[in-house]
Amino acid sequence: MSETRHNWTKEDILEIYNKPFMELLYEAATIHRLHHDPNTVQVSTLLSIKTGGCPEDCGYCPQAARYHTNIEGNDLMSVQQVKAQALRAKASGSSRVCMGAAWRNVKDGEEFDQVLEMVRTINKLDMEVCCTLGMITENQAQRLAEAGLYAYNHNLDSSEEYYKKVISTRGFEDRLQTIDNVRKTNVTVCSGGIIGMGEKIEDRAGMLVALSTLNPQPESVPINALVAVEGTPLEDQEPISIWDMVRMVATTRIVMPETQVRLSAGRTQMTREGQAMCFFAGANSIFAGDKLLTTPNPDVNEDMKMFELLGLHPQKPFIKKMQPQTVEATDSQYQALGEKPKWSRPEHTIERNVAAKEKAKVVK
Ligand code: SAM
Ligand code: DTB
Ligand code: SF4
Repeated sequence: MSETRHNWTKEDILEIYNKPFMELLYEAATIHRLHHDPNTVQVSTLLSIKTGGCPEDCGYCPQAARYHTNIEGNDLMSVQQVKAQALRAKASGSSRVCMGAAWRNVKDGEEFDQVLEMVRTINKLDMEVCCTLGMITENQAQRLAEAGLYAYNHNLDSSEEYYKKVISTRGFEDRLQTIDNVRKTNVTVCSGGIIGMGEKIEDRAGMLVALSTLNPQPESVPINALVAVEGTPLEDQEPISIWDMVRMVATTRIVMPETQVRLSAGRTQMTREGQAMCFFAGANSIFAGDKLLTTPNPDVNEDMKMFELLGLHPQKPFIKKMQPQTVEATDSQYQALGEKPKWSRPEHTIERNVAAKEKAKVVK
């Protein structure tokens, strides 16, 4: 079995990304087979537990309050609502629930306590629980771990250089800090990014350098194709071609052989043939469910038909890592510290973000 390398350079990665297509595909598929069962795909279900109204300015995101998009915002869901959705997801073959909140960072208090209860509840349903709640401290990560969290999703989204052209309300180093905080616990790390935001191939390679040189590498890496939502600064971005998606998946697989590579946003634009190429190139996870967080996703039944056609099976939970123990709130070893961490706020000017905000003021 090939060794996992942690010293990939941008040049190494560009050389892989730009290989003749068939060679790239063959190499990625070969590495994939050395480390994974090629017929098993892990299925995660997304649940937006708190939608919209986010203070950040992420240029791709329909949930940023400052842009005018057509989404319906919602306060934090109840534990019972989340439980009902998790049971539905389990019945449809999903092994993981990923709960997303449109927050810049987690704040200690009632809402976080409610999220911890959601984590306990889903873990007790024998499903893997993932959260994506924005930036978190080490103490908050420990409290999530105690509740039974399996994974924390926190994407780097692009290269450090291109990140500055998309987001001005936090820095790339904040993302790395949160990943580091999660790493200090037994929660696995899920971190990937978005392609199709107008970045260069060098930026895609730069993002893969940042992810693959983490030691350990993230246990899962979502690869999103931008969903260009009207009202966001990136509304006019042209969709990426399937060839770019396959190249990105294959390169991710080669530089991170053990990780679970997840086909994430953008699958509604992809044909079955396109997705089959991605699975061949090393993708072994999907987000399933009729909705991502706020935008459409393929119908679950269509996905299951695709699995049947391709002879793929959904992965059972806790195959890669044991089910975490749930510690009840009353037995917790960690107190809420009520910290006010200094996450950065660079506030440099991104013209297209400013323009989308100004346009929203007129429309609203
Ligand atoms: N607020 C938290 C954060 O930013 O970390 C968690 C939720 S946020 C919506 C999670 C991820 O969704 C982002 O990091 C980004 O990768 C992805 N995302 C958001 N909008 C997207 C879009 N329009 N197209 C593709 N991916 C998107
Ligand atoms: C990830 O990398 N992609 C998911 C999940 N992690 C949280 C989110 C995709 C969101 C797409 C836009 C939307 O539906 O709002
Ligand atoms: Fe907020 Fe996350 Fe959307 Fe950025 S990506 S605007 S932090 S919900």
